[in-house]
Amino acid sequence: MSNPTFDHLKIMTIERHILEEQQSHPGATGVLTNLLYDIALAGKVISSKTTRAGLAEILGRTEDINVQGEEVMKLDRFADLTIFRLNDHTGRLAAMASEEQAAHLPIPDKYPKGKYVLVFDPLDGSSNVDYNVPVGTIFGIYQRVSPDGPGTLEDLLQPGKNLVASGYLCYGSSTMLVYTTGNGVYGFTLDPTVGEFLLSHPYIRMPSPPKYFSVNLGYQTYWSAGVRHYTQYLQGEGGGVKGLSLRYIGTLVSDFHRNLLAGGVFYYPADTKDPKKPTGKLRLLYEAAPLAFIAEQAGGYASDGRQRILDIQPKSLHQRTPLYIGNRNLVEKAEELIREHD
Ligand code: AFP
Repeated sequence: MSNPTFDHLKIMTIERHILEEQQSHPGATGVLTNLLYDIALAGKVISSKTTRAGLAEILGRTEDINVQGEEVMKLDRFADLTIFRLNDHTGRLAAMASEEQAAHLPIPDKYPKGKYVLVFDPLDGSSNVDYNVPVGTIFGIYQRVSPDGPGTLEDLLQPGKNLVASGYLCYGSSTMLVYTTGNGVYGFTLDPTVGEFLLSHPYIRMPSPPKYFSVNLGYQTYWSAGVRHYTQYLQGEGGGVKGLSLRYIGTLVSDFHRNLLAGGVFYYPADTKDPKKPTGKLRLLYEAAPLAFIAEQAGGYASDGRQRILDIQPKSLHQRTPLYIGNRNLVEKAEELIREHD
């Protein structure tokens, strides 16, 4: 019998939470549940390595540690391999695609194939690692569309609206895992003393009024008139919103996470800086779509400035897209100003 005096002692681990979620889906087989556990485990492994990033390099230089003469692996490569190896043999996946790899990653022949496919950005913001700035991992899970056998490119090139789950890990002052299976957004904080993710942020909703806008203002000269008008709007020029505070980390996961909890908008618009990247820097499959699913589940919205991110059908694995993501009214305002001025 529950005793209200001890209610504060109820601890919800991520395993228990995922399992309870599974019970609310009568047809669930447990495969997705286990797949989410596997990703949480990968997150713990990557987290333990990121917190030792500088040390690993120093220790890796000493003969004692590196007797085999192995090179110290770069953190993004390590994260990529960790996720792949923890998921290649489980029989839950048909294929994977990683932001770090040019082609898609079929499950090796010797292992059974499953009904899901996994897309991931193993270490988002990796260029920040050397400066001790937070980094993250982003993932999305789809049901395969091909009937059986090795997973195909078609299984991976699905619009975000088909996602069955998505989430991210944030390796910051603490490690957090935030995920959705379409039933709201839940955040867990890793307790390093027991090695468990514990529910710390139940049913996250983007707060309103929003506090922040996040964009790389250094690229202003490369923006269209619509994007410039939008930025002025966010700064409170000409009425509209009360000027928002600017916060920009340069790691999408961390910028998004802060805005998810505090309210705000992150955008990485199309620009003319690099003619090879006319639609901006961010990837639709590994970054924009998984976070868009979370944003919508938290009451927000994500757009490429003209249409809903979750409706975009990817044509290639590494397709880039402009991204506006955050509180719904702020993202819709971007669409309005881009329509009007561009
Ligand atoms: P890296 O993984 O190469 O560091 O790129 C991270 C990222 O794709 C995304 O996390 C940031 O929001 C964005 O780049 C920052 O890019 P800018 O340095 O061009 O602002």
